[in-house]
Formats: sequence, C-alpha cells, structure tokens
Amino acid sequence: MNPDVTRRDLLCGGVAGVALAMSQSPWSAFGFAALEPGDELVPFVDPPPVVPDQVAWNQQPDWLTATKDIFAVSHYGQAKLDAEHWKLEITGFVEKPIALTLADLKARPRKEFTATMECSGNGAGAKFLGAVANVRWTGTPLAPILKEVGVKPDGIEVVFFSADQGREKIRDNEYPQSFARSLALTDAMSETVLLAYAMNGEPLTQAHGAPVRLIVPGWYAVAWVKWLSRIELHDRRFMGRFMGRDYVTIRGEQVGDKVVWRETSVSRLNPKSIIAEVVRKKDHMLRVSGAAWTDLTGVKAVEVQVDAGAWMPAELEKKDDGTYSWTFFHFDWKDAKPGEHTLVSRAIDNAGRTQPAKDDPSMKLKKTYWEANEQFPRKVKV
Ligand SMILES: Nc1nc2c(c(=O)[nH]1)N[C@H]1C(S)=C(S)[C@@H](COP(=O)(O)O)O[C@H]1N2
Ligand SMILES: [Mo]
Repeated sequence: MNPDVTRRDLLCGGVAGVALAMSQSPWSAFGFAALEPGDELVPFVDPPPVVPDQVAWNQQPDWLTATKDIFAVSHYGQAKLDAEHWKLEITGFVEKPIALTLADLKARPRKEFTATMECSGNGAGAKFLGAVANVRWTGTPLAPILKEVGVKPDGIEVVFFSADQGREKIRDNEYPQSFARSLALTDAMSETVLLAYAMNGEPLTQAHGAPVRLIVPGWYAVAWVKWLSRIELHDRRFMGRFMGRDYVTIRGEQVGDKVVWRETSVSRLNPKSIIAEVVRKKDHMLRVSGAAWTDLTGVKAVEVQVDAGAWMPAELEKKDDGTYSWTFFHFDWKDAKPGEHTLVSRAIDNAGRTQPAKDDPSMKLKKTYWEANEQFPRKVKV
C-alpha cells in the first residue's frame, strides 16, 4: 500500500513506490528574503521540473513554512475526527488510566516552539524532494501527563495509536491496523515532546493531524503521529509496521574484510543541508544560500564546496526561536569564473557528525531509501 503524499494537491511523480506531490521545487519550503533591487537570481542548471503555477520559493519571505505549502503524508488516507467529541485515552501500564478531551489539553500548560519536520524519505530521489517544513507548533508537553497517570515500573514503551486505519498482511493473515509508532519511555519523557493542537497559530488542519498530533523535535516525521487517539504504556518493545517493517533502515559497515549489516527503526534526524538559492548581488558577488538541520544536538557548521575544491565555511544565520528549527546559511562566492559550476553543501552537527556525500561508504551501504541525508550537489551557470 502506497502512502498519499501531497503538496498543494499537486501530484508530481513517485520514487520506490511512493507517490509524491510537491510545489515548484524543494526550495519553496524554505522562504528566503525577497531579492533586493539590483539582485539577480542565478538559475540552477539542474532544477527539478518547474511547475508553472507555483509560487517561487524566493517570494516566500518567511522563515516558517506556510501551512498551505507543507507536504503531507498519510499511509491510510486522512482520518476525519470530530474535535468536540474527541478523546485521548492513556492506558496500559499506568496507575490511573485517563481520557483527555481537547479542552482538557488546552487547559494544561501551553508550550509553543518552532521545529523542523522532515519525512525520512525526503531527498531519496529526484522527485522525492520538498518533504521538509519549518512550523510553529503549539500544544502541551506530554511528560507531565505521563507523570500524572503514573507509569508502572514495567512500563518502558509509549505507543501512540491514531485514528487512521488500514489492513496489513502479517505472515499469512490480514489484520485491521491503526497507524502507530512508539517511543521508549525515556524519549517520550523529554520536555520537547508535545501534544500539539495548533500549527502556525491556527488549529491543526485535517491533513496535518487534527485535532491533536505528536511533535517529536529532532526526530524524523514518521514519529510525529497524527490524529492521535490512544497512548498505551507497554512492558515490551512495540513492533508495528511503521516501527519494525517499514521505516527500517538497513546499513552495512565494512569491518575488515566483512560487511556487518544492521537494521534500525527510523528515529533521530541526521545532519542535512541543501543549497536553495544563488543570487548575483549588485556588486557582482554571488551569494549561495541554503538551509541545514539535524537532531537536537543542533547544527554546528555548514561548509560549501565549489567544483570539488576545498570545503569552505558558510555563515550560519541562526534565529532566536531556532532551537528545534532549521538554520539558514550563506556563503559569499567571490571569484566565480563564467561557465558551469557544481556547488554542494554539508552540515556538521554538535555530535560531530558530517553530512555524507552520496558515494561515502556510509551512504553506499545504506540499502533502504529512508534517512536520505546525502549531500545534494547543484549545478549553476555563471
Ligand atoms: N496517523 C498518522 N500519522 C502520521 C502518518 C500517517 O500516515 N498516519 N505519517 C507519518 C509520516 S511518514 C510523515 S512524513 C508525517 C507527515 O506529516 P505531515 O503530513 O503533517 O507533513 O506524518 C507522520 N504521522
Ligand atoms: Mo514519512
């Protein structure tokens, strides 16, 4: 079963069986400042196909992604929930199971922050781009609620079930299954995990999980369960389709003359950056700009390489609310010769991880397309 993936309801194509739609280009998600008088956009030679009726990304001046421009992924179609009668059950290995209404959640301490949400398939192919967004989320933290219900000593796994359902074949039988993902209790207790009811200052839209979804900053979006309906505490690991079968990354590591293979469930974001724009400034200098993000350790540096030369430091443009959000960067390219050039960026995070090139062994031995954080070269004609 393929998920529905939409971006402004425009279907563009597919990769590895995943249908995808997106706006004009991945860059539309970013939102850089409008050009100044005298500035000139240097077009990429290798742009993804331009869809004429889309707003150009550089005309979206906001650091946040407008809700209408955010990609949407749903594996079982969209659930339609009645917010009035909706309840969130919290049950399983807890002392006091409860069911919270939307009003109950809104009456609790309110927390708001910006966080980057990326589908772990984003960037895995020429047409699977743009599945990343920077959004202001509002909700209430999960941790105090888990404390109040009293997790029993054996409760080690927090499983989030949603209202959207499909049928899954497991071995030889089919079963109705809700979309579900889990977090280890220690991860779920992080103060950053939110039960969100608003995005960009408005109630969550249906496509993005109304009335309530989970926000897990620093994790790939598959963990950000939409249309939340039940939270269960379990005493063992949860292995549903989206934990144990899909969204599983297979990576090999060369150890001596052997390759050791490991399968892991998609979880924390890997460092990633992308060059989104090249502008010729009035003084003829070329400004190369882009965005970078990673897990909660944060982006430490971004470097830019021209025509496979030395890596050069870019300048980070951190924002005040940037804790969990992407960082913009720019690099001033001073001695560009006329002709075609290849530009590429790489992010380095505070955990010391560097965004790998496509032919880096770590990427070559990654055999599933999730966690596609390889460098993304761009060609420009100067
Ligand atoms: N209930 C539910 N939550 C879900 C999904 C889903 O199919 N059902 N898809 C996940 C995946 S794979 C992604 S990439 C994000 C996408 O969030 P968005 O649609 O708000 O962009 O939602 C996640 N949460
Ligand atoms: Mo995803």
